[in-house]
Formats: sequence, C-alpha cells, structure tokens
Amino acid sequence: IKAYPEMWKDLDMDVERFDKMRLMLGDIYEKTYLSQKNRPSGMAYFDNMIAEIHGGRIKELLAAKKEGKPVIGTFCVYIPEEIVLAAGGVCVGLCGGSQGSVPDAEKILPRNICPMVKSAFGFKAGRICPYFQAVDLVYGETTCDAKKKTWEILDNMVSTYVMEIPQMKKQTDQDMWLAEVKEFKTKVESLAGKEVMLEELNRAVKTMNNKRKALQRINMLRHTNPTPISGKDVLLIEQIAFYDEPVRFTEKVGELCDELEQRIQDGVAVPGKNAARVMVAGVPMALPNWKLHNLVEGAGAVIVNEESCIGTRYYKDLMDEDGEDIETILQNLTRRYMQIDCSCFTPNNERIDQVLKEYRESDAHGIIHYSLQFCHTYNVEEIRIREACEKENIPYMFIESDYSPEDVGQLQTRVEAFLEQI
Ligand code: BJ8
Repeated sequence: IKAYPEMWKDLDMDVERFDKMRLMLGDIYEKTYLSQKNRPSGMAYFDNMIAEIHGGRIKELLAAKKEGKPVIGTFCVYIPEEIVLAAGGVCVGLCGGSQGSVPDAEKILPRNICPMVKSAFGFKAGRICPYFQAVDLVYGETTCDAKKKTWEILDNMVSTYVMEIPQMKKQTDQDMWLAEVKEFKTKVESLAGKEVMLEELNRAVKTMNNKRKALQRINMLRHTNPTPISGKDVLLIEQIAFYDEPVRFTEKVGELCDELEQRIQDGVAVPGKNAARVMVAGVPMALPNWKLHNLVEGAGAVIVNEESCIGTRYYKDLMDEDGEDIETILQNLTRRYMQIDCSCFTPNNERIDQVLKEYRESDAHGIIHYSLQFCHTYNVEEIRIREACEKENIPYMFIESDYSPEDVGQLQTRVEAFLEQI
C-alpha cells in the first residue's frame, strides 16, 4: 500500500500513526488476499485500488473538490447517490471496519456500542483516515440509535448532515421520506453551487443502475456451482464499490465478469468442486473487515452470497430510467430506496423473504447470520431469520462478533463444526 506523507500532512492527519496502520493493512492484505491461489487476473485492478487506497483515489477526490464538486462521505446505503452524482459530486463510503481506530473512539463514546460506529468515529477523532479528512460533508441518517446520536458528536469535528429515515413504511412515512429526499437535494445543490437538472439526474440514474447491474452480474456468476471466484474477492469488490469512481468501477467489474464466464466454461473453480457453500446474512462488513470470510474460506469452504449492505442490499434494486420530470424521478428514487430492507424497520418481513430467496438463488448449503455486538436491530431480527431457516430445514448458525482478534479461536471452532454439518 503506497505512502503519500506530504498529501496526508496537508490533510492534517496524524501521519506517523497512520503510516504504521498503512503497513499493518498491507500485511493483512497480503496474507488475506494476495496469498490466495488461482485468482482471476481481473482482480489486479482491485488489488491496485487497495494499493492506492490512501493516495490515488484521494488525489481524485481532492481534484474534484478543487473544481467545486462536493465530496460527501457516508455510512449507509440510504444516501440517494443519484442526487450527488447529478450535482457533479462524489460519494465515498467511509471506513468503519477496523479495530485500530476503536480506542480513539472509546476515549469519547461509550464502549458498549456497535464497533462499526466506534471504528468510524475513531478514524475521525484520531485523524487517521484520509477520506474523512477530505470530505466536505458527512451524510448521516436516523437508522440505529448508535449512529443517530453519534452524528451529534461527530458534527463537532466534521460537518454532518442528518437525513431522517422513518422506521416504518406506511404512506405517511413514504411522504416524509420524499420530503427528506428533496431537502437533501437542496443541500447538495447548495454545496455544488448549482441546481440539479433533469438531464443530469437521468444520467446519474443510468450510471447507478449500470453499476448495480454489474454487481448483480458478478453475484449471479459466483452463484454457479462450482464457483469461479472466492467469496473474499467478491466481498472486496463490494467494499471497493463504495469508494471507486462509478463508471470506471462498472467497466472493471464487467471485464472481470467476462473472465468469470470464461472460467465457468473452462471449469475453473475456486476453491474446488466439493467445497461447502455458505451464504452470509446480516450487518455490513465495512472495509477492512474480512474476519468472517477469512475464517470460513480458511476452513476450505466458499462464501457465495452476502445478504448485507456491503452486498445485495446495495444493488438488488434498480430504478426506472428516463424520467420525464424531476418530481417523478424523485418519487421513483424514494420508492427504490424504500425497498432496502434494513433491520431498523418494523415490521421487516421483506428481509426474511429476501434471505430465503437469496439462499435458493446462490445454491448455498447453509446460512451464517453475522451481527456486530450491540447491534440491537440485527441481533433481534436474527430470531426471525433463524425461525424461518428452521422451518425450511436450512442449516443455520448465528455469529455475533466485533473487530478484535480475541474471539477468532472460538469462532474458528464453531465455523468448522458448522461446515462439517453442511
Ligand atoms: S441500511 S444495515 S448501512 S443502517 S451494525 S451501525 S445498524 S448498530 S450498519 Fe446499516 Fe444503513 Fe441499515 Fe445498511 Fe447500527 Fe447495527 Fe452498527 Fe449498523
């Protein structure tokens, strides 16, 4: 992973500390990713995205800012990205998947809240994330309590805009959501210093649809049995989806898909024909959280689907294209985003059905539900997923974890026992 100390200094980062983290990330990446055998050659682009994660992409963001384009950081797939793109802006998913920044957060936030929130907050508090330092604005939402209340504290360090996401999907909630989308559009327009026009909005809708279609395509290809790509590699692509430039990303995923089609024809399988196939459901795995995938694939199985926001929840739904006027597009957009079945909603029956659907489509042999500690909504919703799996005789395991390495040994034993059953 390349170093850019001058640029980091200009971004007011804690350069010395960050440099150590960079080296650690490089080590972990080498062990987790580069040591895999038989990877598709199209992964080279994504390896390079990681090599340039603290430099090349940051330079692009800074160049966009220089041109007056808003750069908006986010932690949630509810951000209406189409609006940001239409205003000429850039959306970046901020990191929140590392234990390294948790102690920084715990100096301020309570310890017993979600590790994703602590990790993300710690990156800003410790000035150890160039993305956080580069953004004009952080987009927050009222999904879970931990995030909702953290935005108030984060706002002291970086300007944080909060969009209200309702917790139910009744008509009154839909109306409110649409009003919130419009307000967000006004905010983005004021940052960009220009109004979003119909043509630009339609173009942005197409760009996002194409990106989501490319991700759907790779997910469909990995569902092939035997699968032509490791779960770790697809997870990485799903993580990079949140910070890469969307048009280039779409093209590169498309090229990789062409290669995977060829691999399927040639019978090239990763890791092998008889490997156990596992589907993961639950909370998103923010970069660089590769813990569960590492354990499962280290034990000889392969992950074939992520029912998660770093996964299908981000790309399963598309939008109608070529809207006739802005009002109609914003209504379509709100409808599209309302289909995301985050556990913060009640009731959330759609998600139970979606998990079963993805299980069937992915030809998996079992489901691991993955939650982060103190994530109440996913931890409670897990009960309903488990019941649904029991009813359908689907092998099922529940894991609740954090980012620390402490439970790795215990998890490994549990994962291995589960894999023997399926
Ligand atoms: S749409 S899943 S990205 S909110 S794991 S921080 S919920 S305590 S991440 Fe999420 Fe948007 Fe929903 Fe998706 Fe809170 Fe739970 Fe932590 Fe979470």
